Amino acid sequence: MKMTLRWYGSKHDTVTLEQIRQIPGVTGVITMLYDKQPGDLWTREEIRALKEEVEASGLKIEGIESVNVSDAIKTGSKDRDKDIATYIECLRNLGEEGIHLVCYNFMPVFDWTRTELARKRADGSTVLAYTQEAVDALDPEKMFDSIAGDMNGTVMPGWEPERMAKVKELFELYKDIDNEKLFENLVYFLKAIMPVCNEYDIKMAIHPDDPAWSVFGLPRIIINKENILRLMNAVDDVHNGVTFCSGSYGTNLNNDLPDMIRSLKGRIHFAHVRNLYFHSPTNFEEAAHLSSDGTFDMYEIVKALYEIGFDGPIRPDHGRMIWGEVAMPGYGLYDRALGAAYINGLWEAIEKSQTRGL
Ligand SMILES: [Mn+2]
Repeated sequence: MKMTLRWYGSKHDTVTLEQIRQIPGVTGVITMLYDKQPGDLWTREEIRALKEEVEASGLKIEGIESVNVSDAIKTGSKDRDKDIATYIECLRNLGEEGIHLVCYNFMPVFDWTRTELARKRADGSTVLAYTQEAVDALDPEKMFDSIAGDMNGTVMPGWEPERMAKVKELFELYKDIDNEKLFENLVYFLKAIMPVCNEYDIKMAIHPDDPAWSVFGLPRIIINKENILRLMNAVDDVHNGVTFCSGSYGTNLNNDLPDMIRSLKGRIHFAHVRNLYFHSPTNFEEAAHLSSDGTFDMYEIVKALYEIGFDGPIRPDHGRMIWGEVAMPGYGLYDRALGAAYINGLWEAIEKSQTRGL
């Protein structure tokens, strides 16, 4: 595996490449052209400039998170083929610049959903949290306003104010889209882009829906083992793969994470590893990465990745806000650096215990 950190670019991120470079074992970043909207073209020049900036710091771009998929593609509306043609052009330009991993998601309207961005824990740290009761009590159009005040002046991916201003229109677009239709549209999209992915060896890695169930009555499909395996079989090409996000699949306590990892052997191209702490099955918060701080057995998750021969990029996921840091919620330096060190420690221990036959 290759240890990485997500980086939002020098214009938007409070964390610098120089800081990332100093985290032991981190060799690359997962990044994106942050100002692009779904459906925009990423030019070769823009991609090259980003790459040169990252490489000048001694790091490498290990993948893109994300090239976002437009609503026309997700809903299968009349502009779908035009947007797919642009997406293919983006992939070609990324491939030409030597980038071979693209994370994306297929969630309607909202990306990941949290109801609190700064829940205080006993140790004084703050974390992102979710309660179903809070979602049920909320008008979806007010979702953005209810959390906008906690973003620490940052713009969180998927929660751009311009996008949220159109929430009503977005709900209208998805009114006839059920799970089956959304799945069909996803398969249509993947089949259309597989030729360029094969040509440039670009591994597409779908991020699961978060939380892993329907919110506000919207369809959600990338939520469990059955559905993700169905997608792998529907487009049975190694370039149709998975971002295994333990914190997203793990929102549903019925998901057996190590078992899912084993069943996706050969198709996991990118891993997000983080822990959650559950107060109840529908009330959870993002804990420190350490097993004992949350609900998941992180050793078993990392061990499953090791045992399937996972060799792609891995990154700690959302961290707690600690030590007075002011940053995009979930994306500060300190707790993600602790997470990277911890995952590296687990990996080294597992690898040595297996290769030394202990
Ligand atoms: Mn994730």
